[in-house]
Amino acid sequence: MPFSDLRSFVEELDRRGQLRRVTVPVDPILEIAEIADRVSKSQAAGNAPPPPTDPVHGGRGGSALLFDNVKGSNIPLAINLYGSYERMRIALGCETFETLADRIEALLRPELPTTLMDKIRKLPDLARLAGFAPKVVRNGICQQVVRTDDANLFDLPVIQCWPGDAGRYITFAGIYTKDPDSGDRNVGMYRVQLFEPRMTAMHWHMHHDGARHHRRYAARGEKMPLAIVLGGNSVLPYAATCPLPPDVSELLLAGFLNGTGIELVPCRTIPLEVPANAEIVIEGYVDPKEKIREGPFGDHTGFYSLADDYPVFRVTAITHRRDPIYPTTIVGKPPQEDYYLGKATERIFLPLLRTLIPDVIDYSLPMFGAFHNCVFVKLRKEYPLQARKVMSAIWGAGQMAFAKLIIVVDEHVNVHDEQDVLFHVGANWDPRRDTMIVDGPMDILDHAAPFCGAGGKMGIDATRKIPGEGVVREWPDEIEMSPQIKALVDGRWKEYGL
Ligand SMILES: Cc1cc2nc3c(=O)[nH]c(=O)nc-3n(C[C@H](O)[C@H](O)[C@H](O)COP(=O)(O)O)c2cc1C
Ligand SMILES: [Mn+2]
Repeated sequence: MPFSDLRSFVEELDRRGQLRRVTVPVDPILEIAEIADRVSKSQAAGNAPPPPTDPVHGGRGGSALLFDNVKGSNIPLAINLYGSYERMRIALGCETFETLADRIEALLRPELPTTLMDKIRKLPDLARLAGFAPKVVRNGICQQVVRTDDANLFDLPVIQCWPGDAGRYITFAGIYTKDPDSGDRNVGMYRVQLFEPRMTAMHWHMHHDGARHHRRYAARGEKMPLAIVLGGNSVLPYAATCPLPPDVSELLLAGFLNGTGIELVPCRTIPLEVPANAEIVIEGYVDPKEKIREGPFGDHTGFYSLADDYPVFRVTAITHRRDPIYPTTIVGKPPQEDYYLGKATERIFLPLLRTLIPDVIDYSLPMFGAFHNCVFVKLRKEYPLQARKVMSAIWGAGQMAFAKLIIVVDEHVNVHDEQDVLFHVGANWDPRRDTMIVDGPMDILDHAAPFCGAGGKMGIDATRKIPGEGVVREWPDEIEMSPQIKALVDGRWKEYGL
């Protein structure tokens, strides 16, 4: 089972030898980031083997870290809690990501009950589905301490990640907002730059739901209530990063992953509800008329994202549990903690992607691609130019639309092995015949795109070519030893004394 709050998740990591404590004083300015970067790129704690879907990079992630003594704050700081395959699985309470994918698949393709008995048997499933919705309760540990007039963001151990960053950033929070028209809730993970004890920027990309809600408040000329939530149920940070379609509730997904609905409490100074079990909640408003120059910030692209104007958030209260832990993360050149959040999504979303594009057997977002730069796709080719159909479909599928480079390979290629994919590109690709170049929306962090948020994309068809795909000469077979000989050599391997 996933954990109901950050404290119990941290304790479980400790029990499993997945947590290291740092007790000497450390500086939140750059020092913690450098420690976390080194640890997250080192050998993973414990001896869980890397999953078969990541034979190349799976062994990294180090340990989760708990800093008891951060200079300038009396709140301990946790980082890299989700930064390995094993810790991601512990947080989501699953054996493998595939088991979650299977649960989602079952939701998507329910067997329709035919007889009355079938219907009755299905009732518990439906009840359980209803049970995943968030539940509003009266009290929560997140409000054990309520600070309004004396609330001060600089009491938190907020870190500066990279030397060129404009300042200190909250990096691992869920940003809670509501659509003023429909009342739908959204949770997104957006970075928060501190400017004053009670003022920050709010950095949501224009394609994300927080920005969409903000545009709706602006159209009404109203201030937008917003809560910054740290900690809570162990599934929450993952749900906040999940690329769900607009108006699909992250809290419902969180409830589904959690096994029961997430408990929410009403905020003290704004009309919003937040997870009852959060460590720290920052309440306040965004005035659509007020902007500030935000950034630069060392981003997951491995480059600094440039400064730009973003909305201002003004704090009305900070509430927290007694003795809270402050969770944070850094992003930068991969692999970092966010790589594992992304890999969980890659696996969990495979059935969803396949409902949109049934041709796709499997896919991978390779580490070097930092999420949007590159997607490897495997298909079972049945007709000419099918790879191009798949590329176009991916460029139309939610946040996959940002993919800058798509490489399509045949069924026998391992999309989780970069060497295998690039081997088939080298062998099967004619640059003029097998390349598709198009324009489309881009991740706003892509600094190479000619426009912010818009640019070129390339698809490479590295499948075996068949008639109907341009000029194709006789295509040779790929070398493969016969299964009988492989079995024979397997059986006799010890005998050879090798
Ligand atoms: C560590 C981390 C930091 C992120 N920072 C931002 C950010 O500053 N702004 C943003 O728009 N998205 C950021 N994201 C990505 C969003 O959280 C993610 O795309 C999410 O699906 C957006 O949800 P939404 O569509 O509900 O807004 C970040 C993701 C991670 C893992
Ligand atoms: Mn959303």
